[in-house]
Amino acid sequence: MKITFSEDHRNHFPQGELSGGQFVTPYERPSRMEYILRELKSRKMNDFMAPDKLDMRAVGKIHDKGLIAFLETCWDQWVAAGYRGEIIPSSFPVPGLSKRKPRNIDGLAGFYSIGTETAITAGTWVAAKSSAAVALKAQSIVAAGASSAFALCRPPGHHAHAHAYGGYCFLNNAAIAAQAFRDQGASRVAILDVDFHHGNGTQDIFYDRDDVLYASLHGAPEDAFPYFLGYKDEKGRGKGEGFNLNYPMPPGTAYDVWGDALKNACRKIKSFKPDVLVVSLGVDTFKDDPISFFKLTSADFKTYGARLAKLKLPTLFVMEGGYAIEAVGINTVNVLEGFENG
Ligand code: SP5
Ligand code: ZN
Repeated sequence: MKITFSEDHRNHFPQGELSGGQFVTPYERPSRMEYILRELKSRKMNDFMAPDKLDMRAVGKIHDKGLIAFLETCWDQWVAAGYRGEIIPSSFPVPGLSKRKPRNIDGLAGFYSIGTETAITAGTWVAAKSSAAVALKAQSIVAAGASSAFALCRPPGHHAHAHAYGGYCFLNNAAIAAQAFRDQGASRVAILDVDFHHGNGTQDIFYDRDDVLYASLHGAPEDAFPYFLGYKDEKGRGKGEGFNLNYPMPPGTAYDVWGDALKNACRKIKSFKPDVLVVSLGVDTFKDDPISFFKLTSADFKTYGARLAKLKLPTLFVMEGGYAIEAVGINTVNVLEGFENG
């Protein structure tokens, strides 16, 4: 399968992530891509393509103008304000506070984000744009008739809402690609999110819609980031009701249970009769992932890749999370290889 990738992801490399009250080296770091690239090449998956320049109209179909303008200008504003560190918001418009947009850049960062773990640096916007461009390039390959393609996106996307960044995500690459399929003639698009974390951004973006099905397998929100979305009873709204499917699972979940949830999600996807499948591919479900609590083995990734092939749908894989650094490549490529052989 064709793989799209851009070295521009390197422009996003914050030095710190606020985690457990300490600054740690971000889990979501550039070297993740090195491990995936090395594993792809060692298994002769060499069909790489560079993205085209990002079509901002495609981004504008998903994201609010205000968020885009914020991401574009926040670093200059932050520096102009005299701040010396990376952009980390400190105040949030939770219910009970006003939703009016502040002028101050520190306030604005809280206005446009869901948390404090995702620092922004000088190069973040360039990297975020390149990641969306990587997704759209792979999308165009599938739209042109390929049975599958892999968008090796970094930074990831599924936590990004129309109006907010966070969870290591800035632009929602999978949502942008799904919308591009719709705009190019697909009637129905299914998004299957197998990242350990619930894709709060993707769910929210398509929550009112019946043309894009969102199904997610993830750590239960009582116990796992993003904490405030991902419950089973969130089924969609209005005509979108029934087109959002959450499979929250508890700490310690292994493939016996996870694979059953996948089987159920695949059955629902099949009866939705989509023209195309977008897989939000995070491999942080791995047993040794440092920030997650599922127990999938490397072999399980191959098994479920083959299971996805059984859907017999044109399939766009979009890279999301996965932080067990040495295993990220093996697990990612196991899914793709399982799919190709399945
Ligand atoms: C795309 C994606 O996988 N985003 C994940 C965002 C998770 N952010 C919250 C991480 C909390 C980390 N703190 C855990 C401390 C472990 N010792
Ligand atoms: Zn994740």
